[in-house]
Amino acid sequence: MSKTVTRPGICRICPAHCGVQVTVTDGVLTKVAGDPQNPLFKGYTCPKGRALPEFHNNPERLLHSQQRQADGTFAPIEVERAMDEIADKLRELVQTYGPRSVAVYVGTAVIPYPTGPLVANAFSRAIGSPMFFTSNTIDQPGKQIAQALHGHWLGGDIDFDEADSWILVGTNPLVSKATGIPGQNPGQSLRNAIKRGMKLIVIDPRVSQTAARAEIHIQPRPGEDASILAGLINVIINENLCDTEFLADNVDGFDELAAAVATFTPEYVTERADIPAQQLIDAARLFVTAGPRPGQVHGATGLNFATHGNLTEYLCLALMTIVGSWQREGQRVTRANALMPAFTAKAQAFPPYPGWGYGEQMRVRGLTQAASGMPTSALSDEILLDGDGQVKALICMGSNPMTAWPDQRKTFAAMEKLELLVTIDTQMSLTSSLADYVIAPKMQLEVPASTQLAEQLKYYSSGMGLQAAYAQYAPRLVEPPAGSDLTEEWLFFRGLAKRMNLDLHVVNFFGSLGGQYMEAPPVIFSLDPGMDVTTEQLIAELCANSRIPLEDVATHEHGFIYDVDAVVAPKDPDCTARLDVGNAHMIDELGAVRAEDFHVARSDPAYPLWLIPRRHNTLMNSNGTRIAKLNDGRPYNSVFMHPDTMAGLGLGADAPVTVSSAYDSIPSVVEADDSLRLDVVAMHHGFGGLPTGPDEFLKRGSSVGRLIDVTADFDPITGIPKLGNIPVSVTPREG
Ligand SMILES: Nc1nc2c(c(=O)[nH]1)N[C@H]1C(S)=C(S)[C@@H](COP(=O)(O)OP(=O)(O)OC[C@H]3O[C@@H](n4cnc5c(=O)[nH]c(N)nc54)[C@H](O)[C@@H]3O)O[C@H]1N2
Ligand SMILES: Nc1nc2c(c(=O)[nH]1)N[C@H]1C(S)=C(S)[C@@H](COP(=O)(O)OP(=O)(O)OC[C@H]3O[C@@H](n4cnc5c(=O)[nH]c(N)nc54)[C@H](O)[C@@H]3O)O[C@H]1N2
Ligand code: SF4
Ligand SMILES: [Mo]
Repeated sequence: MSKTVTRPGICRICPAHCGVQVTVTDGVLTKVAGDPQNPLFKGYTCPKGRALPEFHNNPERLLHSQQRQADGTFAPIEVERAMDEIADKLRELVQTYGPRSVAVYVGTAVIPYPTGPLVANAFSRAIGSPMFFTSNTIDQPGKQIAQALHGHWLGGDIDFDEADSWILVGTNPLVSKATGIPGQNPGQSLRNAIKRGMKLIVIDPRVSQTAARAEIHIQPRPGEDASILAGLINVIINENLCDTEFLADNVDGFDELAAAVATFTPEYVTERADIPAQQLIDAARLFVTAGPRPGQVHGATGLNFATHGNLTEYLCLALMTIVGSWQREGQRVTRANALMPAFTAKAQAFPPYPGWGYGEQMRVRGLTQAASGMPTSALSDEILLDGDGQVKALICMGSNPMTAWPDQRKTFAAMEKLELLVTIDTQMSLTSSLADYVIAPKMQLEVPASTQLAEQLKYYSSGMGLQAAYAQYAPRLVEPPAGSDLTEEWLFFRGLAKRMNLDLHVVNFFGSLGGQYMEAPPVIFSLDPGMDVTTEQLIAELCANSRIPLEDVATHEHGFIYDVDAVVAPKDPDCTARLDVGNAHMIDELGAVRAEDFHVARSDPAYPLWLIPRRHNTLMNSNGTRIAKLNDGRPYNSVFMHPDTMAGLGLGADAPVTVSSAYDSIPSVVEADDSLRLDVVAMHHGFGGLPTGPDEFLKRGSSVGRLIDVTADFDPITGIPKLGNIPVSVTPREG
């Protein structure tokens, strides 16, 4: 007789960390559905989470680690043996070339396994390598730079459910569930907020799912967010809508900011961004006057990909600060912790600190370690550039450089040049197909988990993380497939450390991964090579200073929202810290934006369209692109285009086209999308094959990264190149 068990669990495909019901029949994961008994999610899930059985049971899933053979094919290898060989090779490389020759790159598929990056980071430190990279610096690195230069407000964020207005810039949280509004059932949260009267303002070149619900949707040409935000600030200052008391008590740099935005008049900004003249003024007024509690201003990838990401993120913070949009003395403590340490929220600033220039120097483009982490866009060059310090070995964990890194051809050359490429991946990803070893890990419902990472994300950026003091713990819910030989991400690095006789000091803090501020000191857990530790124990150790003991959390198997009856404390009498809205570097950059001749940028007839990014509702970056239930029958990435633009170019639906930037070209097909501006096209990333392969774009799509030159238009602090706002042409494809 078959046996079916249904238990609560946590989907961790994305940072929302939805509480779900997990059904296992005869040892096989058969169903993942919303958990109506979960107090935060109340039964909510998205199609990706519901497809966890397809991910777990994917016939393409690797059940054994793989080793590349001399003829380029792969053969299974026992994971312990793979660790022996990899540890030997790393030891040799470190001895010959020094620790800097070994790099680690952590991607988004570690979200379910936060122990992985923490232990990998400890491993990098233990061998003495500074070359620890994450996808953050090709994502939203402007956030950490901006927060460093602006400082943090220790009273906390305004609750989305209490704000009278809210601004979103280049983020579509209804799909991405990531940044801007709480990612836990964002559609419902937004519906409730709008119902109670909150005024949403969205800045996006596309009528995104989120923009469609906005009171005011500013639909500008891409890349003009810094000008638009400067324009909003200018209107607010001119109309005396600032919170002068908050500014006097807590903020430096107001005069510098006011002077710098003065020339961003509504006339100038609206012409430059190509938006209706009155719209900017209306949006500025609405944000401040919608009610007594103006809310927050958040951006995400749209803004960070379009150049001037640090500045634009900084202006988002400045806009909140000039109107005093933070929790104040006597107001309730929002976002109290549960699995992170208790803290006292105070109505005061944590002062600005340097955002970059510390730690490791890259050998290319003058880049350094920064608050956002090491510049991933420069890693290919570090691998390709001969000489002292050259990277010879790369370990990729839950990441896929060949579909994610800008400049795919350069990435390919770099992967080929490495002496050792290891991926830890559940399938033969495009990058894995080039690896020397592919380490096969357990999948998320086969390992225990907590919601600590989702909570911790607030330290990585305001606008992310959990809105409530909510926590859940889930044990292992399904056994790995019979006959498999699988490890876990952290156990792989631990296995290497044991073989290399290294002590690991695991620091439970995003500082090493991007994000620099936490109220309480982080947990540091030391692991010497002789210790035996299970994943359950490691998770418990990382919760050692949590406000709510992990054992308590574990007793509420459907998750629990903990009471918080604290209010924001007054400023310490001796506190002299102030936020800064007039950082000199940012003000200079704003001046440089103002000095740009935007007419020139608009008028290159060779590349008349702008290519922007967008997220796919049922895929997570490259994850799921080959799963039929998730890819909508399209295992490729179309180029979305307004029907009028298609007509103008003589292109019909599904017409094969070439998308060209000044740097390179890729094949695609056209898909009609009337949510776009006429001069903008959009593509999903995460698709495509090797640059050497045939153009099988209808089978696996195209690499958008191939259109991007990492040495042009890159941010001098974080290194992020233009991943969006790319001038392109779209022309019919012959044959
Ligand atoms: N052109 C362009 N480029 C972009 C972007 C864009 O929008 N446009 N977006 C950028 C952004 S924001 C990001 S974050 C990066 C993403 O960059 P990456 O994180 O490097 O890319 P992903 O596609 O998320 O790679 C995830 C990999 O993990 C594997 N995987 C899936 N599940 C598991 C698991 O359970 N365990 C392990 N170990 N592996 C697993 C998948 O098979 C896949 O190979 O790309 C960036 N690059
Ligand atoms: N379903 C799903 N969820 C995901 C992911 C996924 O692949 N699928 N990926 C995850 C990852 S790694 C990340 S980083 C987050 C990203 O989360 P988001 O940043 O919210 O990503 P998008 O949903 O693409 O929203 C970006 C928006 O920016 C707009 N945009 C493009 N260019 C510009 C510009 O120049 N200015 C302005 N103002 N807007 C612009 C686009 O039209 C788009 O609507 O999502 C995460 N969640
Ligand atoms: S929103 Fe994210 S965490 Fe929730 S079910 Fe979807 S993929 Fe999973
Ligand atoms: Mo991302």
